[in-house]
Amino acid sequence: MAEGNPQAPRDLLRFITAGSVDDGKSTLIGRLLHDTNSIFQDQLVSLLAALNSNGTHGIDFSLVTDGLRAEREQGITIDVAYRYFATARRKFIIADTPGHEQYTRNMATGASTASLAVLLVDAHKGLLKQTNRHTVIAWLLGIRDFAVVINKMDLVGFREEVFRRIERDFTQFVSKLGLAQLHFVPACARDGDNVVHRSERTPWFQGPSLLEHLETVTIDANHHPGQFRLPVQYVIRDAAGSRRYAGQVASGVVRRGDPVLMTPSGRTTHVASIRLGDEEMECAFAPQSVSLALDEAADIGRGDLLVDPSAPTLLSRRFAAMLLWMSSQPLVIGRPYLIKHTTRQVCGSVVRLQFVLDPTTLDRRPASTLALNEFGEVEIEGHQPLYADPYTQNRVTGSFIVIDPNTNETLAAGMISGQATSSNGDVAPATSLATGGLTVWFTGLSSAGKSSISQALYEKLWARGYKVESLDGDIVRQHLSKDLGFSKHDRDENIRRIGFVAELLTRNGVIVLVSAISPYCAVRDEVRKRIGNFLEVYVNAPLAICEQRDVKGLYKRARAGDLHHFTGLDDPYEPPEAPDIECHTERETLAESTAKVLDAVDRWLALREARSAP
Ligand code: ADX
Repeated sequence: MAEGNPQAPRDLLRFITAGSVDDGKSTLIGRLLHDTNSIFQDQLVSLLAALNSNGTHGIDFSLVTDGLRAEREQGITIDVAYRYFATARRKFIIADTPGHEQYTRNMATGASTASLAVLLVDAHKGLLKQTNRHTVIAWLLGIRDFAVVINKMDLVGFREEVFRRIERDFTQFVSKLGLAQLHFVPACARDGDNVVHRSERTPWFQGPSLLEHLETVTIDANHHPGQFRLPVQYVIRDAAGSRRYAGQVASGVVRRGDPVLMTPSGRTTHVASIRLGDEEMECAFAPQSVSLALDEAADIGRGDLLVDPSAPTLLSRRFAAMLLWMSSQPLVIGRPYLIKHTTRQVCGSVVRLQFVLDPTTLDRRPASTLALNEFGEVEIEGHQPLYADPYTQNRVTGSFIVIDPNTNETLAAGMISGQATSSNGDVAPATSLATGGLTVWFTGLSSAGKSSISQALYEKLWARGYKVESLDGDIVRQHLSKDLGFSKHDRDENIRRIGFVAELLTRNGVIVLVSAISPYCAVRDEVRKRIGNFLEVYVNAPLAICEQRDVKGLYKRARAGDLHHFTGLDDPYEPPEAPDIECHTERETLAESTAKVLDAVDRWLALREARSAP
């Protein structure tokens, strides 16, 4: 396996089954499993072994249950049963979900990783609303291959015209959605007709049985392996101290020496090495979990994305998306939500609901909210940009979930259609503080934890509906302070510029979160006096700890003599004498430090309110 084989997953077909108990779904699945059972046990073992040798540690069930995994982490119970079977020609994973309308989200979860849907239709009853509904859900989740099993043919005397009529009706319905690959099978699952073996009771049917079709259908005809994308899950350091970026390849293939583009910097570098576990690889492909080393020391971390530079992702704060609402708490336009996209989370809201889609008729109706199990086309605006692809091109970088920032409940699953077309929406304004905002200034050494606490605080304040903005030293230095270095003069100038912007925003009712080393007392005090509404947070961690963390690998470079005037090493840091809040990040958790600052902000706001009350 060391060479890697991008084609490997192709002998595995994941499919979803849709249809109700009455349609004979369990019987059909039972038949498939039973009639192929002779080889089932052995093959199951080898299937798991194959998955294992694909680079996962132990048996990685995420390969069969990933999809909307994040959503499950958020505590929703998803009722999907995954079953495995294999024949000599192919291995199969069936995602079996309850068919009732209420279970839309189960089906969506199952469909999110499937490449084909087996739809059951009762020959006696013909196409039902529910069949349409299932088809549309599967379609929205990216499935373009449908095997339609027209079951209980015995009840209609195996008559060809019944089969043809349903075939015609279904083909017509799907044509309204777009191009799809359709295969129809007349069956009697109970007796096994055309499930595994061809039936003599349908002499007019020349096509393959369901299993033959599943064994030979071209997998993922519409899901080409795609362009390389790897959302960084975490940064690790190897024995030699160099940094590696670990994560699961979402799509495509990457080879040693390939150029990769890094978000958010937009810079391109090359892949220096690829590791799968401890093994050096020539290439990696989806869905392997690997770690990459890059030629250039890069300032990237969890939530950033490595992509093929010849096919960059869309980059926008505003996206059009199809949402499947999964909560009994309805959508509120403009309310602060968290958008979890790949390994990244940004604050955002739904700014517009274009229409609600009726999955049985494909009618679109205007609406002001989305209720449980409804599908709606929306525009989402994030506080930071998303690096995304349309869902039809990439199921991983094209999907996201919406989370309630107060309860942590998963509210919706989203499929990105593209960049939003309209430029302004009906955005409900976030609350700005009438009597002026507040600057919360985080000072401390590099890697002390300023940005992490600031980001966590941002989400909390955002969830409460405040206008909040962040000014981060690293980012400011790419724009506003691009011309500045790290001499005392330049650092003071940098702090004055940040202070200037923070002052304007504070005056306009925004809560501004500044994170900058800001090593010198005098200029910090100067800025504090100018802004007035100010809380100073000293993010205090011993130098040794910061150096050990070395989030960006800069201490190492400074020690090696590549960087000079590095704060804490050969440049001074003057700790604040009387900070409003002090976070000891070597012994507090991120949540504890964040809570501490949030508490101080709350007290400050309450005090101000009390003072300004008549
Ligand atoms: S400040 O001193 O002017 O407040 P600021 O917070 O904006 O610094 O930028 C510090 C960031 O620049 C660090 O987090 C680090 O990523 C990078 N950096 C590069 N060179 C240095 C250096 N010599 N000292 C400190 N940080 C540096």
